[in-house]
Amino acid sequence: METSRIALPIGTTLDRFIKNNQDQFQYTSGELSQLLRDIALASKVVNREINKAGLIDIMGSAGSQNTGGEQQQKLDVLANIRFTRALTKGGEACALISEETESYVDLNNNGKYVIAIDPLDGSSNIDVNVSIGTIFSIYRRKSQIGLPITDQDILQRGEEQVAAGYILYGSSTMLVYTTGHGVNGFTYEPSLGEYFLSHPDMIIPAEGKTYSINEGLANSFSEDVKNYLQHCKDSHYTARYIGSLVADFHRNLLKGGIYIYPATAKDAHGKLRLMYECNALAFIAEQAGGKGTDGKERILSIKPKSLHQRTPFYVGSSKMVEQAMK
Ligand code: AHM
Ligand code: MG
Repeated sequence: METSRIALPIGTTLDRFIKNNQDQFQYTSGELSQLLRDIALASKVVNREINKAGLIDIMGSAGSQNTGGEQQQKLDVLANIRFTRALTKGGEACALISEETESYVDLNNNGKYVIAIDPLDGSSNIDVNVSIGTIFSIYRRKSQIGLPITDQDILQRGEEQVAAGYILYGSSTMLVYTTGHGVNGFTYEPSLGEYFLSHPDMIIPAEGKTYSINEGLANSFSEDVKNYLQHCKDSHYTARYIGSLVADFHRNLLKGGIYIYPATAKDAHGKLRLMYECNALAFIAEQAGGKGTDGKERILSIKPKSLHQRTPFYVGSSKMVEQAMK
């Protein structure tokens, strides 16, 4: 049963916020709340490691490749270990889908939730002190508790997410999440080791003046995408591209804008992953009044066929995404 939202003031701790809003959830046994706390705790550990990255030997390549054949960075691997450990210990999750592992990881078979995570997104920015992020999606499992996990549990549509969020390790560290009742942002205070509510009820402006796309790849974009880029220039928009999806998305969420990673001549499905990059951000965008599509279809309606499926991604201010669709 849904209850009315309790407005909490800026400065409320994440723990208290989660507790006070627990009644919003359809299932109020507290496990989803605990899951969010587990993720927040792991993010603090990862944040600590990122912050001392230049001082200890955790920069650079780990000498292995991830599921997409890309070089794994040591911090990618470390972040994956930290989140996996926190979610395993918590016991609320039955399976973990991660960018860093080929197949899903079985956790507690009595857990009610399935997590999809990109433990550290923006790998190319790790070694150069530029913002990076963590992205997560939470689903309720469909199979009976105690029985083996099925494809039905793992390959759920984005619209079935019960919560999603990201952590941005930027000039400050922020955790932004939704449980389908609006979007709230929390800023980390490292000396106290706490996240505090700093951005309540986030709404993305319907229109913005910023477009974010890797224009270096423009020769391999379709004519439609090239035309849209021309429209951006004719409209005197500003180009901003960090190359860390979370950072680009976060800026556009606050200021208005569109992020695009389209299909390219090399890859008809673009680069980004549906299950642990696009679904979470599309859910947050919609909850904040924005939109997320693959150029044709709503991201959240896509039925995944595989764990590491890629999709073109258009996300951000509603009017800008609509215009890009045209
Ligand atoms: P990663 O998961 O290997 O870090 O790749 C995803 C990242 C996104 O954060 C970012 O938006 C995009 O790749 C940048 O790609 P490109 O360098 O092709 O512009
Ligand atoms: Mg990634």
